[in-house]
Amino acid sequence: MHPWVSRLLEPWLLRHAERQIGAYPDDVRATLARDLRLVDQRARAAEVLAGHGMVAEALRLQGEALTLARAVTAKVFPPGGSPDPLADRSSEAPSSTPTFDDEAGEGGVRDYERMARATARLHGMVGATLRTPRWILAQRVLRVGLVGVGVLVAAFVASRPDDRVEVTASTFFENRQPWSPRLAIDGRPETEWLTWNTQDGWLDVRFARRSIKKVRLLNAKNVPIDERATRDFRVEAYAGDKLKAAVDGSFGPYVPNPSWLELPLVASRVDRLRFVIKSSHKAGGGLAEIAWVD
Ligand SMILES: [Ca+2]
Repeated sequence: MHPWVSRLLEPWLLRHAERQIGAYPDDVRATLARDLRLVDQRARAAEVLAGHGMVAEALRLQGEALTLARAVTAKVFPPGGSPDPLADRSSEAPSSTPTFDDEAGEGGVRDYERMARATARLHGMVGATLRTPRWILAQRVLRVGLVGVGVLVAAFVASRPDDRVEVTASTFFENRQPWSPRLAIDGRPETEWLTWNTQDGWLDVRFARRSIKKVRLLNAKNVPIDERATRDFRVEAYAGDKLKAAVDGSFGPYVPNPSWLELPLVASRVDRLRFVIKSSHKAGGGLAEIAWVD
């Protein structure tokens, strides 16, 4: 396997960690694990003390944790080797610590934080070399499982149809919501998009790219005033700005109870329909609903 492929898969296959398991006899591994547990216990106790302002005792305990962490690290990473985490002298514990809290000062707080970071770093490095076969197996199952769940979620999201629809129009009556273009796609025959007086106009419906076979239209009726409805129209199907197909049609003379009109409009991979009013009844045109058949 190519090295970069191996590095890429390491977080899931953990082959490097698996090879590390054979690096130490079981008794040595047990001793190191016990020492690391003690490092962790002292570091956590020091954190509690520091959190209560007991800086002197926190320094003493964190110093002990760091000294033990360095001793354990020296067994796993011999000085002068590669890597040599102990080469960083800033990770050493100070030779002396204050006896009382009021002697610690800000320098004591900085020393404590530095040692806490160093202890955590060494603990993490050594801990990573002490994996067990059970840990490797559990982590593989967990990590591969998470990847699987992620792939399933991504596939589910990708497979969901994009049903977002946006609608705009050249104009709508009095620019008021009761006659807005949105009403031509709300699924309710009683609501309508209506144009301004004597104006024709167009209405655009944008959706996720798809192939369509038919367009379905329901004319406006503008009851009880009965002065607006579309008569002749054209429906155009676009892919971006490119006209892919069009159909001309007519609702005929005004009727107060129009029926759905279905027209063939075969177009592949389009993302917009434009309904263009060519002529209208009395004061203006409109549309109650526009829909399409995939
Ligand atoms: Ca409607």
